[in-house]
Amino acid sequence: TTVRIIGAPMDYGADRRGVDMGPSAIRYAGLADGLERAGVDPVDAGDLLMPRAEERDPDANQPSHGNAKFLREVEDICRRLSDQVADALANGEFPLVLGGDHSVAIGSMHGSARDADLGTIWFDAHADLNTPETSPSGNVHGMPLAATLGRGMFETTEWATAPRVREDAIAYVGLRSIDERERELVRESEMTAFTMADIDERGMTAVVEDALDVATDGTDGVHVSLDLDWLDPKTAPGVGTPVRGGVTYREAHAALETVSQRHDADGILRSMDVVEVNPILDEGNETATVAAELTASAFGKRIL
Ligand code: DIR
Ligand code: MN
Ligand code: MN
Ligand code: MN
Repeated sequence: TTVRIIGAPMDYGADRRGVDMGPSAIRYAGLADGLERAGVDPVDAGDLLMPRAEERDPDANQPSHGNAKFLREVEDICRRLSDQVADALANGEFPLVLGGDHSVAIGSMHGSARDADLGTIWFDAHADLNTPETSPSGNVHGMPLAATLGRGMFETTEWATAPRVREDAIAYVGLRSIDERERELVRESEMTAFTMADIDERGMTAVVEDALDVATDGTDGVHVSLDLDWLDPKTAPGVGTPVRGGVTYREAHAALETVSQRHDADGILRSMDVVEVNPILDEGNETATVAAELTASAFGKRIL
């Protein structure tokens, strides 16, 4: 397998600057070596070009899009990212997107679902289902799933007509921070939500097996979206919105190895993004290192 690494140094979707350095930090942490050791062939496509935030007005498209900040910029970048992802797949390569904040997933999923019914596993502390109407922050990184599914004000964006992302084949794993008005959206959705409580009760491996059943049921492939704030802040301190009580280092490896084993058996994986690494907030390059290691696990790196 050839894995096309696509850097998306985007920070328009988040409040805290620094997440735009994520792609460099993850590369520096040894991503390509790890992938090679996992037995895949990485090809680095470099980074998408980003306009500088200082030159842009976050409110340029308000109020037509509620309080969503920098939505124009996010749309433009995700459009280009979607093309890159679709191009990789058309070339028989596996698209691996490095964020950037989590709004990059809008582009990854759009590109991945052009020619396939897509299932999704969302490893995140957060549900990322706010709409511009419900978001308390106005940050699009809290809205990518709502954008992809065309919820609320996103109904009028191009993402609403987004291709074949199957809502009933989206599974959350590790939720523990959901906003007041977002809770209702999760409950009313067709998605399946596994929270930290499910992991406590049943163990990570069993939960991820169930999530994989959801994401593979009637779909052509699975997108894995890994937000590093899924992990406990002790393990991954370099994120903009840490939430305590998260996934441990070992649980995280177990989760990605479970994904990888299913992929070995059934070839389910189609695309992946690794997001929200913020080197400015990190200790050493710890969070990027964990990100690189977990990615290698997803692609089949094993102890023996
Ligand atoms: C929060 C934070 N729910 C928001 N979301 C984050 O701003 O909508 N998602 N950090 O990863
Ligand atoms: Mn997220
Ligand atoms: Mn998150
Ligand atoms: Mn849709």
